[in-house]
Amino acid sequence: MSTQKVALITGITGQDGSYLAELLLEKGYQVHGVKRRASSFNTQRIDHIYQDQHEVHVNFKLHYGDLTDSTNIIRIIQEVQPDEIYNLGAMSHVKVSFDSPEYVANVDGIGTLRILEAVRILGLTDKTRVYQASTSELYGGMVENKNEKGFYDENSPFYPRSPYGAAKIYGFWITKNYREAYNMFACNGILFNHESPRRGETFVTRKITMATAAIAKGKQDCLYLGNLNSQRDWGHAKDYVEAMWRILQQDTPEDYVIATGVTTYIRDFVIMAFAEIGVTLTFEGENESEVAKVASCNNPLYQLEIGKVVVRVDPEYYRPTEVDLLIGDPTKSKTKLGWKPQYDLAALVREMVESDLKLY
Ligand code: NDP
Ligand code: GDR
Repeated sequence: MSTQKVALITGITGQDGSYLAELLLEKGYQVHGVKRRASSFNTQRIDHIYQDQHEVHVNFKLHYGDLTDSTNIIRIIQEVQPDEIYNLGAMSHVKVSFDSPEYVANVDGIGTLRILEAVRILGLTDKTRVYQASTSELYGGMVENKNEKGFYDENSPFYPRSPYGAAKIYGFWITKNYREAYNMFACNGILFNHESPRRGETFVTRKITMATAAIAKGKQDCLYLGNLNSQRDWGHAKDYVEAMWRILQQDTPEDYVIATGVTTYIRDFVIMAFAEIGVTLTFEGENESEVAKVASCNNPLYQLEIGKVVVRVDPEYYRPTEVDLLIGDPTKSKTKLGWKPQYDLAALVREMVESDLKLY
């Protein structure tokens, strides 16, 4: 009998799915992924690891599917018989979740139930371990709910502030419930924001690094952003998928916060990104009238005019309810999982800007 481990990843075409698939292949797993049918190609992030299905030893296989389709999920899990399932599939954009709240509840909330229930119905509760992609959005940035050290940890109360957060809180609790009710090895990773050159283009970090590159190369005039006053605990997706894997390798199933413990204003991320192209910015005005102007430019390659406005606020990007501050306490994951991030924010910003400069 083969000892090769088999993993199934929902959301394999996303940022985290692509890094996790790479990691598991490196570790010798057979990796299966669920991808949605789309009218144009949606596999750009995983094309480099795709294997010709006609080869003899194929370790990477994609299955068409959708988290809203129970029978499809049951069939795939039955076919794959996975040792580990990583449920990363989700409508993951917080602002967009206000536009399609019911869909988000279905995919991000009930979709998690569909995975767990499929494992139970198929009699795989002793074999299959399940990782659920929970999120720091569960905390909602409520200042009074931070621990005595000033962080959110595994014991901090939840207070979601978006349809996305509300759907994910169902995913969190149903995962915990299946663990307790059916003795399943089902765990939540409560991951704080993590980014990379593969981050979706409408999340704030990638939007900033892409615009920085485009403005440097004269392809874009100005970057329009929403709330510059929120703070996020940003790490690198590569580090965070390693934590997901470690969570499923433990002796007992538990929930873990994965974070760096450092928080940064959106405004400061903008400053760091422009610094990568040799531009210093000054911010003037407040809230909706705030702009960022070029204060100096010491890169001979990018001749940006001093005083040019490169960032403006557009209230269109504000959210009906905002999460003002996120900062996570990674003590448990450091001690129990032995997990430690390899990237700091400066290295992350550099990698993202460098990668986006190559795009133009
Ligand atoms: P992405 O948005 O990059 O990827 C989401 C993935 O889910 C894509 O593969 C997408 O497919 C897929 N998907 C969307 N809807 C469905 C559906 N109905 N059925 C099946 N698959 C679907 O997200 P990330 O990689 O950044 O995040 C991975 C997971 O971690 C998500 O659950 C997210 O909510 C959660 N998370 C992310 C954090 C972060 O900072 N990145 C932090 C905490 C949690 P397609 O490519 O076709 O759109
Ligand atoms: P977030 O990430 O909502 O934290 O969710 P996002 O990058 O979208 O926003 C972070 C903060 O930046 C502010 N912001 C803007 N955001 C976007 N997208 N676009 C803008 O133009 C803009 N201007 C300012 C936002 O208001 C917010 O305060 C991410 C997702 O990956 C979730 O799936 C995940 O669960 C959480 O991180 C942890």
